Amino acid sequence: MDRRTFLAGAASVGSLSLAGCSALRDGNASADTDHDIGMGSAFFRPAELEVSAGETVVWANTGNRRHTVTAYENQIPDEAEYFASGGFESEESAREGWMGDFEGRIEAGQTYEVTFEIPGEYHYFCIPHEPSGMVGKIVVTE
Ligand SMILES: [Cu+2]
Repeated sequence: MDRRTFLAGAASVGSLSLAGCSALRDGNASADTDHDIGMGSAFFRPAELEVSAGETVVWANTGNRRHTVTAYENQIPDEAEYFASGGFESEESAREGWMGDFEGRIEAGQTYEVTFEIPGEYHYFCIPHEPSGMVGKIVVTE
């Protein structure tokens, strides 16, 4: 009886702590993790995410293959800083880095994050799985 009472109490504390999270996260099986976007065999989930300017987006490799988060250089706002896992300053150098020694890779369980300051649409992809359609989009609102 005591144990059941304790568990019921713990459950309500748990749902209280989730109140601040987005609806997207609440409905996700990975609600107990800290990432915004998961990376599976050949997909970003969710593939499209909307955030406010100044917010940080965290990607996590929730699968067991290597992935990258690499921006399409000509599909981000003009004033925005280029981003790619591995810290590359251009899409070309990111692609070359991958071809060289899998630079920019995000291993299983690792995370990568970007803080978006400039409103607009940011299209990005995973270098090794781009042919399989592993692309995503971040929409940053004012
Ligand atoms: Cu990938």
